Amino acid sequence: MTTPAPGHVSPDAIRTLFAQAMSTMYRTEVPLYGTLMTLVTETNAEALAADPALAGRLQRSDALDRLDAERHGAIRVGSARELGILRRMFAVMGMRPVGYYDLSVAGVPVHSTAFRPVEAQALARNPFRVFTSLLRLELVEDPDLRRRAADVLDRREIFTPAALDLIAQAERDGGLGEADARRFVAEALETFRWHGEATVSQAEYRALHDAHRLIADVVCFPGPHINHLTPRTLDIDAAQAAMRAHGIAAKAVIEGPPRRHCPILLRQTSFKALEEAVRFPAADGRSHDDDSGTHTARFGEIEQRGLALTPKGRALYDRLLTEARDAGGAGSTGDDYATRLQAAFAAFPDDDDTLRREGLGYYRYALTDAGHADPTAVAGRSPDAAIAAGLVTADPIVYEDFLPVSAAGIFQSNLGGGEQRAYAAQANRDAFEEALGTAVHDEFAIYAGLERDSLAALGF
Ligand code: OOG
Ligand code: NI
Repeated sequence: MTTPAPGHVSPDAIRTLFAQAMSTMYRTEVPLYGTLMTLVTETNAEALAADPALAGRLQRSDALDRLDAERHGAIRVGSARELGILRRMFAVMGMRPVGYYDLSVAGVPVHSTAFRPVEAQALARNPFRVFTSLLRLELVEDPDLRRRAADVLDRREIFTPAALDLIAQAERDGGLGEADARRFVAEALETFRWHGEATVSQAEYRALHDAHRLIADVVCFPGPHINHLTPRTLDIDAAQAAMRAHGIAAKAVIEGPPRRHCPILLRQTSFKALEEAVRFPAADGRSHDDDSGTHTARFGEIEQRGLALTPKGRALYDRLLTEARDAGGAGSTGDDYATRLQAAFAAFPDDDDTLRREGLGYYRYALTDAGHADPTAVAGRSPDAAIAAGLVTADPIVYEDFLPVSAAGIFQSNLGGGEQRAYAAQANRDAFEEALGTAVHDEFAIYAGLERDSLAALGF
């Protein structure tokens, strides 16, 4: 899949072009994101200078080269058709749907997946991911409002005609040539652009907004504007401090696990969504001066990624996180949350050797210089014995996915207080996959495959 047919550009190259184009566009649309990028580049350079071992580890896991280009974004779409076509659009860039996230349990009427590359080589080239949510209109209680929202969504087209043609062409020919790949990126970008003009009247916007601010965000605009882009930081506490020092309104709590010696999964924080000017068409279809208003949706986020956990490690993470949040019935707020989190996670081993031996995380095995010098010495040993003999290293495999509790926290912080709704509905993975047109990939199977391949390459 990463080797293109003759005359075709690799999907990895198209993804890289697209990620760059998105970053440039978002920097223009939300200048604060540019400031955030600069802060992250600076704190990453400081983290690498302070910890040479970290640089070596990232180099061996292919993470150093991709660091500056690495980021994720998020969008929210309104219908099965939109999600199904997005799946095909992302496939042109080598991005597959991985994982299913039910956010209704957290009071957000969406369910989601992440489009991202899945193969080791593709991840090493550019791991760009897009967290993609589908609105669950069935969770809107008022049947009349639900029907009006569905009508608005049915009438809109979020893809340009040329983008639709190029997707079909790529599917038919098994890829795109250089010029078409560039056209594809330019056309695809249009789907994710911000539009300052709503497609419904201010009154209709209000009605949808009152049902849930997120419903208004998805339904009232011509397209699923990218709502944030997130660079990867090597030290999120330092980056968060730098945000504050620059007067950026950072979220109070960093989502995810606490600060640790061996980072696991994903830690995230964001700055508050901006209030942006919006023009609403009047009932007569024409725009009037008094039909201007505002909308808050778009923000900036930073993340620190660590070790991908096995199902056993993930179960421990989920248990300890619940413990920390439930302690004293205070949830994830309160001044003592960081302390509660640290206390709960004292039970999570914090050295790579124990994490690996206890099967809590996934590792990539590779020969050391000594191992390269004498590959036969590796034969006949177990991986543990080869590591003990200094012939083999095991480096953490980076977590490429998302965390539902954290994602809910990011959604919530940008929806303002009091936006919590209690949705009785359950996860509906079948409906999501039907809309998507395929099953989502299982993230654990992908990490296990990466680990297994690294062992097999050494003859284990
Ligand atoms: C997506 C929020 C989830 C993350 O990093 O967990 C997310 C959204 O607000 O649309 O991006
Ligand atoms: Ni995000």
